[in-house]
Amino acid sequence: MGRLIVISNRVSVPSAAGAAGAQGGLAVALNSALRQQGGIWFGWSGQETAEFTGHLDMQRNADVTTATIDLEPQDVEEYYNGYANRTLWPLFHYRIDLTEYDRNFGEGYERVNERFADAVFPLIESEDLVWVHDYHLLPLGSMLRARGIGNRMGLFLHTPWPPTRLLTSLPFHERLVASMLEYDVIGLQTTEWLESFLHYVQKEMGLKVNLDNSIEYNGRRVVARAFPIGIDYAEFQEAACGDVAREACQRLKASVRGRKILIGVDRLDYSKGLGERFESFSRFLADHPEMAGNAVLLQIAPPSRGDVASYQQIREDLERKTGHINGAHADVDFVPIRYVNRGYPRAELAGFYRAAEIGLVTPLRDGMNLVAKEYVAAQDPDDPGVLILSQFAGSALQLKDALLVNPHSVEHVAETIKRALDMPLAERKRRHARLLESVREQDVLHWLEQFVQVLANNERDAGMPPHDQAA
Ligand code: ADQ
Repeated sequence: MGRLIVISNRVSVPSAAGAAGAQGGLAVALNSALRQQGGIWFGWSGQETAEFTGHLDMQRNADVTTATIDLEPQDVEEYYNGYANRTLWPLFHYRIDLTEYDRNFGEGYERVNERFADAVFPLIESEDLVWVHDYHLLPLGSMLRARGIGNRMGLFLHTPWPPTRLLTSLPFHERLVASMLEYDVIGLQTTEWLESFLHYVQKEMGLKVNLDNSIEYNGRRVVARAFPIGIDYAEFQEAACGDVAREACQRLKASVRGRKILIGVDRLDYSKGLGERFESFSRFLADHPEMAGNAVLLQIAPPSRGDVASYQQIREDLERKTGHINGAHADVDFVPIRYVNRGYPRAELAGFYRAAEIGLVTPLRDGMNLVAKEYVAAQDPDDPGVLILSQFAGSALQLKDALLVNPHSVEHVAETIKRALDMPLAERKRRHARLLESVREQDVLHWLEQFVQVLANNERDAGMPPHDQAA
């Protein structure tokens, strides 16, 4: 099998101390795949430069080679803050009310994808497998094809895929999707998003979809498939059982003095349903006065995408809401919502999850949601907490033994909180055992192997010509 060329908007450079440091599961998994198979991780450095030069900063850390470029401020504004995060992100999360269509964003997006293509092109050798990640880089594959790259190329989309009727509100939607069909493999998180994608190519583009869900396009066969991403189970388990996690768990438990803990951990993003979650908790406190004073919601929400107005807005809204709810329910020695805007090392986070009787994961729309899986992995199997999970998270299709809720229904979530707190130990253990099995078996390494196997064309249909010989 050839080397792996991983391309994503940002690159997570492994620390000299080892890959497992403060990185997320995806970065850890991609780093370990790159170490095993050899290859390069290419993307934006996160730095700005006055004038784009295309200069590649090549580094080798912990046996992984990374190559990064700097972008101009205008690129960052139009491509990253603009088309990626003000157009595609809200649209792909069904928020056309927040979706902005600006011609400059579209031009910036194409320009930066061309810049990525120019910069990564010389790094790609003939046998390499090219794996592109996420909505920032949808047309990159077609731009590499235009430069003569005949290699196997795959795309994995970490977000949902929107229904056709929403997607058609995007100017030039067909051009964008057609550019995606230059990849050999298109991976989505769940069968739901896969169905939406296939619906679009059939209804809007009139393409033929085969029984195995591959798409016939310009004499080629494009494989579209669901690959649900998982967590690095082994790494997370180890972190959850270590001293740092134990201390974090004890510290949190001691601070609530016997009260029940509900935990939420999310990037501060409108897709995560934080406002609705706070309202639901408030409703629960109002409906169960006997519990008022006995349950605490710890919401950890590090700010993200702070340059985008809708993110500034959600931050303000949540601060107001927290103040309002705490004002109504707090006592001299008790505050019901602890709202914390910072990140924590993964081991500490694991300890917080373990301390909580309820994991409250209620996004309004989410490609997968790894927090739900981390919460399950961090529990004590002999006395596990209960996962309350939105039916609109991709992970709900796998984690069927969670208590599934409609996050828009404040009443439903409030009732479910009560049900979770009352759940007998035997039922908690039974549900947790099944959830744990799914989280353990479908971990990030499984996801990675599945994708790379299809990308490497170990399943190629003998009847179709390889891409570089196709018309
Ligand atoms: P995100 O929208 O970022 O990811 P999620 O899957 O929940 O959502 O992953 C968030 C990660 O960040 C988790 O590993 C979590 O532990 C970590 N995290 C969050 N808050 C933190 C904090 N305060 N301190 C430390 N770590 C924190 C996108 C898609 C998801 C998809 C993933 C992976 O939106 O749907 O599951 O990519 O494909």
